[in-house]
Amino acid sequence: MKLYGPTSSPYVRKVRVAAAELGLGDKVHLEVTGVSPIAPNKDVAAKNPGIKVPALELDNGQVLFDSRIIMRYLNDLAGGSLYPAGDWAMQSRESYAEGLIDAALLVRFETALRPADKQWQEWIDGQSAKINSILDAMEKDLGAMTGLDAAAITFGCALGYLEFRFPDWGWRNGRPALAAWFEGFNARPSMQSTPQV
Ligand SMILES: N[C@@H](CCC(=O)N[C@@H](CS)C(=O)NCC(=O)O)C(=O)O
Repeated sequence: MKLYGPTSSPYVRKVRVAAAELGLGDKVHLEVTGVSPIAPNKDVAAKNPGIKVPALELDNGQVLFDSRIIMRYLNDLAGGSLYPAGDWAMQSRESYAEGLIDAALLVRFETALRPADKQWQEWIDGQSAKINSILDAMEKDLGAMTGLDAAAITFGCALGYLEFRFPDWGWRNGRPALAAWFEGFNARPSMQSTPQV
């Protein structure tokens, strides 16, 4: 299977971490592919009409997206336990952690892509408030985290993305449990073998 996307993408990383944790690391080959919302990649457009990555091309040519669908597919393929049946609370945690990634990416686009004279501080502040609110929810919900599931992978990749793009965010301040949790999760071979560069 071919996984399209850059190593810097937190969505791509989620899929790579899931593949590694499911024992599918050798079957999912990363095809490093750059994307930009202002310069649509024609090769990606041929795979995914939304012109976004990750996209996973199966050996029969079928292409799957987005990251959550790909994770579910890999989990089914491996007979894994990333999505325990009926665990809606876990899936809601996965969903809000995904929201952190979404908001962080919007801040990234606003600050790194949009010309400086067009940047909108209220937009940055609004997205930043979402990120901080989600971080608080993560700190509060850690007690419900029982093991390695889709929410844990999404928490780990969301925090990893903050570390990567916003090293001065200070997300550990006032969130000691989350900081300790990330230290443990980030040491997993699946995270160490998927650095964001
Ligand atoms: N919900 C999608 C989001 C994917 C996404 O936004 N990927 C970014 C890369 S980090 C992208 O392809 N951006 C290109 C664009 O917005 O045109 C997923 O989970 O896969």
